[in-house]
Amino acid sequence: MRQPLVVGNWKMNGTRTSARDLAAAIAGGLPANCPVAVGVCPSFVFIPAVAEQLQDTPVQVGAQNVADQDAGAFTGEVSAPMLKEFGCTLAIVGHSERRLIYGEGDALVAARYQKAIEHGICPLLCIGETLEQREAGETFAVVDRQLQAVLDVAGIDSLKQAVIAYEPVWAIGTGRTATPQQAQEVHAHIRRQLAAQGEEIAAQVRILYGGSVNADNAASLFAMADIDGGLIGGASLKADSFLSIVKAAA
Ligand code: G2H
Repeated sequence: MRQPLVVGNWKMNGTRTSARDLAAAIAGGLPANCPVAVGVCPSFVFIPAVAEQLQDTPVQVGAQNVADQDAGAFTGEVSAPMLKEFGCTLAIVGHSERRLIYGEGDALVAARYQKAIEHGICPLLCIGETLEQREAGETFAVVDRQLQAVLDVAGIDSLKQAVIAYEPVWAIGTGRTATPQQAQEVHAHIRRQLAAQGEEIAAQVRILYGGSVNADNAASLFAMADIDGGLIGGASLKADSFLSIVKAAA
């Protein structure tokens, strides 16, 4: 009932040419009538080239962040209307690299999410605990807090137009993946928490897993009941490994 979704987060990698080539190879390698929804999030500056390359393909284009304002004196930010103009349908918000390296807190993440919703862009809301928080037994409390901060601003109904990505920080880019059971435990918890606020929405919202997903571990993660696909970093930079991950979600 929930269509699987696999999104590549290219982070700060590539050139205009390599981004375009990667997009072409992904679109060209998808099977006809692929049952998996697929998206890629290049760096902002490559979005026009990638969107042009992906025109008339089922691959969606996303941004790696979105401003909490529509326009004005906000140096360095890119707004949802700007992203829409270039064909973006997705935007990652609250990625742990934004939270931890650039100090983005729950309130800012919620405002970014809200702007995406307002302008019809699907926010991919990232939540997840650090190793320290996991070891202190705080995993559920952390993801609950990160999620509730957004729902307090945007409301539970906003999840009809959004996707959640659970990304344990200790598994990001480290080669250390959560086991399928560890990931499922948190995904199930998130869905249970949401069900208390809206059963139908909880059953329908897609919860992706992210953190060192690759062609070898994807199938066992995606086989779990509450894992609806993945947000893929390193392994999304090569078309063949990304396409194998997409295949694993089918
Ligand atoms: C988590 C993930 C993509 P990686 O950041 O968002 O990256 O797959 O490289 O751990």
